[in-house]
Amino acid sequence: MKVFEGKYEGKGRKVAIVASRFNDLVTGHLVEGAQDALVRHGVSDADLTLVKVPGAFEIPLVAGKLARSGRYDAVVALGAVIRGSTPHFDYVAAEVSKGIAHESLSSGVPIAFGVLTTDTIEQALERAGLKAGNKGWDAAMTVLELMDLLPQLS
Ligand code: INI
Repeated sequence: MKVFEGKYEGKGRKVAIVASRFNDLVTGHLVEGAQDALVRHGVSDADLTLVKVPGAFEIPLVAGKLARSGRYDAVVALGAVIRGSTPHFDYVAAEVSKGIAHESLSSGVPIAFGVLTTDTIEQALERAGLKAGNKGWDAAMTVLELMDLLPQLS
């Protein structure tokens, strides 16, 4: 059986990170995690671009534009939607997840979903490097794998 699988090899790859400023105490740690994972796996810091947006709701529009620009092999989308902060949690969480999936599928460029959706800021911080891993790191590992896998399939 022929098996295809991506390796965590980022040499020569160009990656855009789009991160929301809303809850930036959390998203700052997600960005650090993503940058660390990408650079440790061979992506040059000079080939990394960070674009900041106001909130998670704005991520899909900007991630899609970056994906379609032809300048990046992948996009890492980072945000933190926290239920305690607002009654419109459900709308923001639903739109950002649907939007990222749509932009990735329609552009054909991997866009990793590194958006935390939690009940409390404590839970978000735990998942941003304090206790339960770093979702920014995880999202970066996902694009590293897909950037290696997708070219093998064409
Ligand atoms: N944006 C977030 O990134 N996280 C949140 O928790 C959040 N809450 O809870 O309101 C949030 N709202 C702002 C939203 O993303 C947009 O920026 C805003 O509605 C303007 O379009």
